[in-house]
Amino acid sequence: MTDPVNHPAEQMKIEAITIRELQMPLKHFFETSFGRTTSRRVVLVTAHCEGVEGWAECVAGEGPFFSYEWIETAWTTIRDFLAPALLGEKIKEAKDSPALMSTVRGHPMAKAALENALWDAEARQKQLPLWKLLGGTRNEIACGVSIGIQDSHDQLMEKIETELAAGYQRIKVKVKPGWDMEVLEKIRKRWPDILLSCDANSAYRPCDFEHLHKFDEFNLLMIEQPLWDDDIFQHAQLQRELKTSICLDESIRHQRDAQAAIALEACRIINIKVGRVGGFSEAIAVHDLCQAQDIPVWCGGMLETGVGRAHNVALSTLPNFRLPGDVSASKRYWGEDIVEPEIQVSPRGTIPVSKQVGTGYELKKDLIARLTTRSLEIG
Ligand code: OSB
Ligand code: MG
Repeated sequence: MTDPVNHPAEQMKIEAITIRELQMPLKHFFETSFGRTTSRRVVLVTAHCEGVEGWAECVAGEGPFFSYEWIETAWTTIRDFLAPALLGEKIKEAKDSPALMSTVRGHPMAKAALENALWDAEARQKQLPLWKLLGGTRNEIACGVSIGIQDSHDQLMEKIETELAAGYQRIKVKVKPGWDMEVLEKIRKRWPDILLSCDANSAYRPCDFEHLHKFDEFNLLMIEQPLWDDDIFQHAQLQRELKTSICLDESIRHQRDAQAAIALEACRIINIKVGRVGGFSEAIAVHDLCQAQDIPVWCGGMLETGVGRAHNVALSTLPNFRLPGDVSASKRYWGEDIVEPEIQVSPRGTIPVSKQVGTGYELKKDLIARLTTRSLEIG
């Protein structure tokens, strides 16, 4: 009798890892309280596993602003520590890979890129849609948009108008001191009933609590990450004072942070970004905890190309992704995306989920080659 656990076909040997950096200009700049991005440096990871290839995107930014990770730390940490920890290993499932990388402290975005490439490979090896392998249950996901700080209020209003016309179910605007009250007032005056939220990316401090109270007037779905990127305690103080729900993004690095934030009532909603929490396994763990505690989650975005975006679509099919995410159409960011078909949003503000094996999106390998500025095969 064959033991299915040890059956070779049920194993994946990690033979080699390729890392690539691409340079991709954004169609329009994206500005948050921590700065403006006009062009992305994107790291893609390919896991080569006995004839099967898995792809993923590292969502680290161009500088250490959203978190301490950035392109250069991701590249070197993958090259010198994480890929070597995986090479030659035989794993049964992608979810076995975090344990192999656990001696490296932190660097969740670098780890996530590798783990997610292995999930992608596993889905292809098992001939399953990735969303099914992740435990997803939806056949379409609800989409919102994140709109950055603009050069003028008029420019922002125009963008909101465009996105509402496209069917997006929720508008999120970036805020910071000096780009907040007036902006929210104008939006609410023009669109009193839309689902509206805001994201401060840590732009406020406890001396702003009185100011933040005024956000309660705008019937916001949530205010995302008002305080320090690494804080839970002060957010709990603020949540006690506010009627508006706080959503944590940067502060939630893993399931234990979510546990602490929920127990301290520091937020009522959690944004899950698979890169921020270190990969699909931890994203599922955060999701499951939130579901058990009746905390709705939604899928955040990091200005991904189609590779990361397709992974966000798959993750968003899990049942507790109950609020529209920041998973929007490729064409909002890119002249030409690196996957086909591009990620498209229906006039009802949804993305239908593919029944195909893997993500359901094919890589445009020629275009990827043309956009590549450096690549390295490890193993
Ligand atoms: O805080 O959600 C954020 C983009 C870069 C860094 C942080 C954030 C964002 C976004 C963009 O809001 C969401 C998207 O990819 O559309
Ligand atoms: Mg955010």
